[in-house]
Amino acid sequence: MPITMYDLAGDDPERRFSPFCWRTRMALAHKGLDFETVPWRFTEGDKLPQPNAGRVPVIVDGARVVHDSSAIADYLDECYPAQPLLNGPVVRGVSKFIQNWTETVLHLGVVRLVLLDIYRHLGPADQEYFRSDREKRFRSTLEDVVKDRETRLPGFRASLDPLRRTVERQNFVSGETPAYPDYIVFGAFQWARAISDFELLAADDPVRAWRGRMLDLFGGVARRSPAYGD
Ligand SMILES: N[C@@H](CCC(=O)N[C@@H](CS)C(=O)NCC(=O)O)C(=O)O
Repeated sequence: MPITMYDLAGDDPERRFSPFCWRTRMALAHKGLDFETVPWRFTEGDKLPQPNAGRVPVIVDGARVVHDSSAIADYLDECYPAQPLLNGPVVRGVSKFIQNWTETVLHLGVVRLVLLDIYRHLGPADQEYFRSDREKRFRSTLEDVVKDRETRLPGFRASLDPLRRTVERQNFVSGETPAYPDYIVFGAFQWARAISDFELLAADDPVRAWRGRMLDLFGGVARRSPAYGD
């Protein structure tokens, strides 16, 4: 029986844009596991299998329900040890730094550029929830959060230097072949391109070339998903 993954979707059920869900989707593809996805909306908390934390991704594998992208990665490595996502304790430890950089510097940088674009891709019920929740969180209207984004783009691009210096010297964050640290970072870029035509990366940026390599993985699973740009 295939693994089922609950995956955040826009008004168009095919438009999948959660950075955390993309980590899991790439991880399942990396393992070569048979899986199917169920589109889930912000306002469908009651449709998630138990237990959950009101967030996606959640996977169902036979009798097991696992939520949280990190817990899912650990579960997959434990139950399906071939093609490890995080090979050994040192990699697991270092990946926490990558995750924390991604969730603080990278996600915050991205969301301040594309917040309004997320809203535009939601159905009416999710739009109402999203505006109210995120405007409280940002203490600002969605429009104001993104209003000077052109001016802030160079600063965002400069913040990618640690990533840039890595992927211009090696093919992937994880070295010569991709692994979970790449999926953690890639989730942020796939999130942006799934809902925004505002290009985050210059054409000659080594990060863009790495993003292209990520989009080509596993038969182009991320490239084929509805999104903007290359
Ligand atoms: N720590 C969780 C975070 C998951 C998360 O925040 N997911 C978002 C989608 S990107 C969500 O479900 N948000 C629900 C909401 O904002 O109400 C993980 O790594 O899976």
